[in-house]
Amino acid sequence: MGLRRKLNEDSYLERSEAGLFVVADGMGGHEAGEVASRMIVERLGSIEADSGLSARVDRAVAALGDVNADLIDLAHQKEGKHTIGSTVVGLAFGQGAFECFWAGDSRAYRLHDRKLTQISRDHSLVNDLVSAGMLKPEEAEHHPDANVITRAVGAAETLKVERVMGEAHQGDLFLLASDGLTRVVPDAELEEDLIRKNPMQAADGFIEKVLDRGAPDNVTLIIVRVG
Ligand SMILES: [Mn+2]
Repeated sequence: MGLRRKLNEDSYLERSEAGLFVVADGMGGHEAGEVASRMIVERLGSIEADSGLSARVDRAVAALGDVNADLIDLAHQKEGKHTIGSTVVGLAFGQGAFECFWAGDSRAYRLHDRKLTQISRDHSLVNDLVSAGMLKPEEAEHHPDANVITRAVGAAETLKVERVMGEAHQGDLFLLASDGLTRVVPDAELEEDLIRKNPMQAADGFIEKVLDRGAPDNVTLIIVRVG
């Protein structure tokens, strides 16, 4: 829980035995965001994990489609036209490989050979502007619309979940985080701490840093070490 919010709308799922990890950051206020992010981790918590990597991610994406429909129904039942939604970022692991799936601006990173790389690509207005060459990357962070996301579970009739695969080597570290971390702690610092500290110390240190810097948002993070 951050220092300026009354509710924690983030949720997470950790299924080491199934090789599945998820962070979701809900939005909508009045507990709606919490409902949305919790619904995501509950559904993904019950998908069968006995299949190959891509089949498992297919199931996860299908489950997110169901949650998307349910959240739209829920929003229609309520007064007003508020979206009940949530970002999602997930990582599934198989034989020497990972697959990342996401919608929104919660992020996945991989530390390999002491180099941190962002795996996911923010679905956000500023990222679209940067990609189109209309905004410099260094201007994105402090842009007034920095919090506007262009995709989320529950935000539109059709949910598009982006997916990317890559290699997972022994000793690699993967970081999943809500924007409560990545807006406050720059990538260079994430990289340095993931190299220098063990995963548990790094995780505690990240939370401390966010709190020291005013914790404008809730923060959720998972660090996975490939064994
Ligand atoms: Mn957030």
